[in-house]
Amino acid sequence: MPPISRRALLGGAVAAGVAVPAVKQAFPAHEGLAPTLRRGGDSTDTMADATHGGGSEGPTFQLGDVVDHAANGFNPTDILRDFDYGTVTRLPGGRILREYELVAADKEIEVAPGVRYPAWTYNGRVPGPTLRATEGDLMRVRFVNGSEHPHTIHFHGFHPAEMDGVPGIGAGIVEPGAATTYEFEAEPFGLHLYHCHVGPLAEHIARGLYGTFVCDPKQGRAEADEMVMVMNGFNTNFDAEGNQTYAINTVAFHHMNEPIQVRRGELIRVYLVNTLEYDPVNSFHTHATFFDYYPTGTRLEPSELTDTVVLGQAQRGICELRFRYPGKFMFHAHKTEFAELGWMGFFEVS
Ligand SMILES: [Cu+2]
Repeated sequence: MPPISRRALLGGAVAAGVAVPAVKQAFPAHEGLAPTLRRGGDSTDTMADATHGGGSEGPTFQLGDVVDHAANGFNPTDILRDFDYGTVTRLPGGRILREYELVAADKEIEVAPGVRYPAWTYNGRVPGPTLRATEGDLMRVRFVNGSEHPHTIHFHGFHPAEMDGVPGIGAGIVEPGAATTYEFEAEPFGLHLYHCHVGPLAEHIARGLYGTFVCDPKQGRAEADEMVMVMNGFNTNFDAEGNQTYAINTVAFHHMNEPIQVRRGELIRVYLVNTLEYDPVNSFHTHATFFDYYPTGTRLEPSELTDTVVLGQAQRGICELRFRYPGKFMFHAHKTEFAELGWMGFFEVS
């Protein structure tokens, strides 16, 4: 009998008494695309040979071991505080119209030092741009599919059926080379997301087609140092069982090398979104401080003062915190396996 993976066990195959397949092949193999995995900087191996699910087989943190941000075309430190308010005009009657353009493109990116991944991107980055509006604004999002695969954009929020970005309704699937425009009102206020909704859905999301949609309340929120953390990961061996790297905003261990610079006592607002596929939950934990937590950001009163939240896929929430002491403080998934595979970083408080 072949060895049974932890994930297969969790999947219930063993409990149900059925044979566990060696590898669940959810989509065609990507020959030649298996990235090189560097362990401790000395040996190389292909991710395809690595045993999934184990904390010892993924990338290992080494200070100063970084990815090529220029080749990626984005740096997670920039993504953190990058909000796209669109091109703003006023409609007759005074209502604000925000226009955006999102272009899907296939692009290889380095998701951990030495680990390259054939991503599908919105505007050449993963996560896609953080779209931001105020409740009641009209959103007009032109979507151009420059990828070799069919895609859509599905927004979370209120909108008509034909703007839902799913196959078979409205514009439906947007084929390579085609384009469409999604138009809807920004509501409700809160923290939302968008993602491709073409099948196989898990792969279209996991490849990188997702982003954050912040809808501010009309009365605004208190002044703060605001940042977006999209908790994601990459299934670099394409077995659809867990992931081999984990991060916020894509690059494993990034904020170990580039701590997030913040000020002591200043209000910090983290827009936290979980887009992780192939794992049932993700989590966020802060050291040496607690945060007010606003699930989905749709209420102005926090639900909890805590230092740890657990989120399922597409769950998100706003975390408001302040650091009482100067110094370097870790933040990471309190799903320890994820932390060890890249989902950890530092705040540096001055
Ligand atoms: Cu897609």
